[in-house]
Amino acid sequence: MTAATWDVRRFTTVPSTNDWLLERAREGAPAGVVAVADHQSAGRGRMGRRWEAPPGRCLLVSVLLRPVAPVAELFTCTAAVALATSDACRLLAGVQPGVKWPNDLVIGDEKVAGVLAESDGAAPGGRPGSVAVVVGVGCNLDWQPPGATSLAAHAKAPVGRDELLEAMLGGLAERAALLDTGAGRRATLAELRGRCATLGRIVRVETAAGGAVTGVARELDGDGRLVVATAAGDVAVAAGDVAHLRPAASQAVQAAHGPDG
Ligand code: BT5
Repeated sequence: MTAATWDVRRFTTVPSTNDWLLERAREGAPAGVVAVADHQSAGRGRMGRRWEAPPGRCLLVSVLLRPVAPVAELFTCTAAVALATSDACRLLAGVQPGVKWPNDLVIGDEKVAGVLAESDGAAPGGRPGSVAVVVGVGCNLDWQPPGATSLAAHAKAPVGRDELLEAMLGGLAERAALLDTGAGRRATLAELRGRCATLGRIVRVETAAGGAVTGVARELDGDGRLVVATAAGDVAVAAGDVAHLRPAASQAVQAAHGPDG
């Protein structure tokens, strides 16, 4: 896929760019369709959470990918978009956000962007490239909710939404092509490991099922799961099972007897 193949659709207001693009995907839209909005009236995060941004203050974009890849490796779509967005931030704001597993871009410990990848639910094992993955990114330009950050807080000059979008899509064109081969997906995972701000940290991972795992974030495995070294041994947590990942104190690791839920 080359940069020229992106088909960018622009909206003043849309409920959610991910929702709009998922509908197009279900109608059979090809890879490369992109939705970008000035404002979302129902922007979504993971697990029914909201993505908030006043009009024009945040890059709100979703891209449609159709990688020829096993379902277990579709997490590399999230990685490719997170890495491309991080690169675009470095290019235009002079600051390179790290990737906080599973789906945040952070500067220091503050969130500057969130990534939401969703599939159209097409049966895996169909024709190559038949599964659609819509990957949405919200990246704060010059506004942030409390506790988060924006590019303007770190950049010397204002960062324009369209410049950031262009840089992101330019880098993503190459990265998206990598997703079609095993070697390319392994290279994507290797880069994600190198840029992952979570690895080496003491973390408490709260799962959607209500459990928690506390320990040292040791590795991202081949399925994109975070391997946490707990007092009771290694526990691998899948991105889809994580509600929150927070820093934890070292005493918490000693106190924890491995997964408690
Ligand atoms: C995410 O979810 O971080 C994924 C966000 C994806 C948003 C994009 S925008 C374009 C596309 N269309 C959509 O409808 N969505 C995608 P999650 O990890 O669940 O984080 C959500 C949490 O981030 C919220 O509960 C808030 O605490 C926080 N949050 C909301 N708005 C934020 C903002 N502008 N900046 C930083 N944090 C925010």
